[in-house]
Amino acid sequence: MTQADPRYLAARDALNGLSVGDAFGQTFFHTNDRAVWFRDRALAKPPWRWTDDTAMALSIVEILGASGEIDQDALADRFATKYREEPTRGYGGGAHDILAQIGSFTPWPQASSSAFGGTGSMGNGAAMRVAPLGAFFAPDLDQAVVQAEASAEVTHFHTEGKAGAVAVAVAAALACRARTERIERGAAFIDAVAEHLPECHVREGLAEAARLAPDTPIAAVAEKLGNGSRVLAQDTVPLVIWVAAHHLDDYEEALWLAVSAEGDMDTTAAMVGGIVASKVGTEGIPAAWLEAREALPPTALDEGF
Ligand code: F2R
Ligand code: MG
Repeated sequence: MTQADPRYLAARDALNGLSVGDAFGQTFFHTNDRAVWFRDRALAKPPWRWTDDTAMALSIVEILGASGEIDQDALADRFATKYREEPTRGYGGGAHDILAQIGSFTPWPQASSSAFGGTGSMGNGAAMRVAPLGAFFAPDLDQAVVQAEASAEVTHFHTEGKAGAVAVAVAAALACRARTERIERGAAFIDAVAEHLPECHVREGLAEAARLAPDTPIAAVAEKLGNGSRVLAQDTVPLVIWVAAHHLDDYEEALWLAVSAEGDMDTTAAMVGGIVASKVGTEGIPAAWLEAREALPPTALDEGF
């Protein structure tokens, strides 16, 4: 794959949006004056350290760069290697166990399906890392769905965990397509995402989200849909899709709104950032924010992300 490949360019933009959102959102966990920072739109001093959201997204991008699709064995290996190299990136409780098991040669289907007493994880971790994949497969929504599910399954065997990933991937794909074709915003965008999901709580949350008016205060949106404070796909993804659906053309506004909902701020901002940057491109991310984000390591896609 060359750097002129449109799939590469789309994935690169989404990865930048995701990683800047992750690092931006993370800064608000380190202040007691969060409400004042939101009111004044105050930014933390750089560097903004990125977390597990970005570490795992990098693995997905590397696999897509190498294979053009999700090779689940290779992805499991990349996740486990990055975890072993840097376990302190703020991984979820179950993720620590699953990734350590895979790193100790437990086959990923066994590690993933046996988590949480055999239900598999329904955490928001499969959704937090998937926006670049959605952008990569933007021309083919069916393929975006299949590949998102494959990427999720390696660590998130539960239907809700996989549905969260499919929702964010489809949203990123639609956002990417909105550069060149007419894509409805607002409730129609949310419905277009939901139609790719099975019957599940994430889909029910999206139905609720589609009923919320565009001017609903963000605290009321969080009250109704959740804000990721339970770290589950179903209490994170509906709010994220609502924010992106109503602010698809303004990265900065979308990100401030996402973090103002409080809750799992690195992850809601990573998801919203990945989706919205798929529409506005890296040039739509404030230059100072890109500069503040801790540098990304080179990937198989690009030495210069
Ligand atoms: N909040 C975190 N990480 C916690 C550690 C932060 C700490 N400060 C540190 O620095 O170490 N953020 C990260 O975790 C989220 C992604 O989580 P992921 O990858 O989905 O992990 P996991 O453990 O599979 O699921 C998260 C939690 O959801 C609950 N849960 C999941 N499946 C469940 C099930 N079947 N039944 C019941 N509960 C389930 C558990 O509480 C899991 O721990 C992101 O926010 C990322 O940034
Ligand atoms: Mg994180």
